Amino acid sequence: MSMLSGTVVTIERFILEQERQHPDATGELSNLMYDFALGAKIVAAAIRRAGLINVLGSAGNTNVQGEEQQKLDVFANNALTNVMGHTGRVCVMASEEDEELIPIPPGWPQGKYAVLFDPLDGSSNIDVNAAVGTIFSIYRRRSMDGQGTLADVLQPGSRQVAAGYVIYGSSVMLVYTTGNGVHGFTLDPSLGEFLLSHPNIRIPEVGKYYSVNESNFGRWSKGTQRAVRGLHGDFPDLIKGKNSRYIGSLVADFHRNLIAGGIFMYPADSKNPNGKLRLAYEANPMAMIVEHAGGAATNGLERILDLEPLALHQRTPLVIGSRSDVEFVARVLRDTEG
Ligand code: P6P
Repeated sequence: MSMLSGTVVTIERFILEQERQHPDATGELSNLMYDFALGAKIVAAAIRRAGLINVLGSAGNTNVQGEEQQKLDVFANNALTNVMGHTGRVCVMASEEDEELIPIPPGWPQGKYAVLFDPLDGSSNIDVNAAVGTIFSIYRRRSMDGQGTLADVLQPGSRQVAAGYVIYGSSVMLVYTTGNGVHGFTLDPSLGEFLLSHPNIRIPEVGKYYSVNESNFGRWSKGTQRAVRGLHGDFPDLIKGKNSRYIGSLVADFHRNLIAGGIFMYPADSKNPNGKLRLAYEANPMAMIVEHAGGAATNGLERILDLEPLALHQRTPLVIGSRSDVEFVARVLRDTEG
């Protein structure tokens, strides 16, 4: 008796089935998705062990964001860099943890994809065992050959060929899109396989939750304050109030809202005039996912996927989730701030 019944679909089988629907597919992107799934399993195993082998605590140095780097950040960054760099399918990588581009190791072929990732988002939650995540974004290279360049990673989000995240929570899930629906896979640790658990995820048009760090309220613009008060339920003739849920981990807050319906906001404020989150490897991949699940993502007013990136680690305000809620925020901002 096979360990897997006929109805159980592994991520490998699912990716192959998706590839067969595109006769012109070369299989390279499919293979890259497997490679990423392997990277996710390696990180997941380390996170599961973290409490036992005292990996917790800071690595004693800081990353390009000036944030204290947790040991698992370093481990996750190295694991993904090593896996994705040795596939022959990637010409360049970029990571939240590295100021500069990450070249493909000498002697390894440079492929046709550029891969960007946030190896361990929400890492401040590691020590309190709250959900953290990995986010990735994949583009087709623009440069002709050899080592990839900044032009290969500084592309508008609308040109992504794939985007996804892994959430290391009560279970480990990988959610991704290649533009043909959004699909979720849950890791079965006894098999070491990601199994299809959430095919064709659709985000509800109107959300149950809103997620924002209210401690920044006093630093927001009047328009943002008014929009959030609407989400509180202060303007019932405009929008029904929602429940507040905020974990402080983008992947976890986003995932809950994707499945149950909701809106996540990290607005600009007087301390962070461009918001806190990064366009290239946080906002863009999440925006591709949410749009292919029927939702929306803006910087408050403009579509995230249309923004032209100017710098690798540039920040952007982010309003993302159920389409009706994102549109409500944009209306309030336009009415209040013109
Ligand atoms: P704050 C985690 O550090 C992170 O980058 C995102 O995962 C999360 O959404 C955000 O910052 C939380 O920021 O300022 O609310 O703690």
